Amino acid sequence: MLPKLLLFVLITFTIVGTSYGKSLMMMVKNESKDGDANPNEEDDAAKKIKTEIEDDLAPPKHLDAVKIGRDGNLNSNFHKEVFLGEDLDNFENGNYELKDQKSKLEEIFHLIDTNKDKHLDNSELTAWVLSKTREHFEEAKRGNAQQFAKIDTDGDNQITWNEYLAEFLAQRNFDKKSVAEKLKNSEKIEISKDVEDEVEDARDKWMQSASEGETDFLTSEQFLDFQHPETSKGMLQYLVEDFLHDMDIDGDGELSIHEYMSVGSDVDVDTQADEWAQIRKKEFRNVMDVNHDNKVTKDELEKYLDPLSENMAEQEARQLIAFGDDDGDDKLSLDELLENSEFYTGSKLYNYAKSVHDDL
Ligand SMILES: [Ca+2]
Ligand SMILES: [Ca+2]
Ligand SMILES: [Ca+2]
Ligand SMILES: [Ca+2]
Repeated sequence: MLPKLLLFVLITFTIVGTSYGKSLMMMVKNESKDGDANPNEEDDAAKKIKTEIEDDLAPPKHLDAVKIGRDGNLNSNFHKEVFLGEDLDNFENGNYELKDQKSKLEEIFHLIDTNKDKHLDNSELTAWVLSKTREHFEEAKRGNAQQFAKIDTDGDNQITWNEYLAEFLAQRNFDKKSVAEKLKNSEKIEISKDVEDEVEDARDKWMQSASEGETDFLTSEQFLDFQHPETSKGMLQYLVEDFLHDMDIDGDGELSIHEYMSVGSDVDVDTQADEWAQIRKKEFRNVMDVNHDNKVTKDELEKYLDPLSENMAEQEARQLIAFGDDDGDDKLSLDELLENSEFYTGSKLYNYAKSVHDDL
C-alpha cells in the first residue's frame, strides 16, 4: 500500500483556518471538470484503495441495500443483500459448507413463507426485502456508533473535522499525532492527489450532514447521516444531488437515458449491445423511469434511491421471483430456490441435483 501511494505525485496545499475546506473544494472541482474523461476508472481506483482499509472512515461509495452506488454504478450485490441480509457475509466468505448452504437456504425459505403454503409470493418477499433492509440499517447504526466512539475520544458526542481528518489520514499511513499537531497549528500537510480527492469528497458530504452555521463538528446522529445517508429520509435528497452532479451532463436537473448510459445524445441507445449498456437501459426504462416519459426526475430518483420505498421492494420481490420461477406460476418453490441458488447467494449448489437423488 505504502509504496504504491509514494508513486503518486506528491502535491502540497496549505490549510488556512476555516476557508481551507472551501478553497480545497474549488481547486479539486475545477480539476475534475477538466480531466474527468472516465469517471468509472477513477471510481474503481478509489474502490481498490478503500477495500484495503478496514473500517474506512471515507463515506462509502457502496451503500448496502441500495440499488445503486453513489458513483452511479448499479449495486451488483443488491439481490443478495436484500435476500440474505447479514448472512451474505457468511456465504461470501465461505463460512458455510455446501450442505450448510442448503439448510440455510431452507431455513430462510421457511422464514419468508409466512402463510406456510410452501411457496414464496410477491407480498411475502416484499415484506422480507423490507425487513432485511431495516436489518442493514441497524447494522450500519451499530458500526457507526463504534466508529464515532473511537474518534470522539473526549466523549462530548461531537467530532470535529480536524479529529475526523486526523483519523482519516492515519488510515492512509500518515502519523496521526503529527497530522493532528499540524492541523492544530494550521501547518501544511503533504498529501497525494488521490488522497486529496478523497478528502475533498468527504468534506463535501460532511457539509451536507452538518448543521448550518456549525459545520466544524458532527454529532453522532449527523455522523450516521454522513456515513450512511441511505438510512435517513432527510439525506436522500443529497444522495440524489450527488448522483445528478455526476450524471446530469446537460444540467437540466433530470436524467436522460443517454446521460445514464454515458453516451452522446445523438447515439441510438438501442444499438448499444454490450452487457453494461443493456443492464443500464433496462434499469432506466423498467424501474427508474416510473411514468415512462424517458426522463428520470429528481422525484423518480428519490423514490428509486429510497431503500424503504414499498414500491421498490415490490419491484425487487418481482425480480427475485422472476429469476428462479422455472414453472412460471409467479411464485418461488423451495426447489426453484435451490436450483437457482447462484442468483440468491452467489454460489451454486453443485451437488444439489445429486443430493436430491441420494435422498430418494
Ligand atoms: Ca407462501
Ligand atoms: Ca440531464
Ligand atoms: Ca420519468
Ligand atoms: Ca414457481
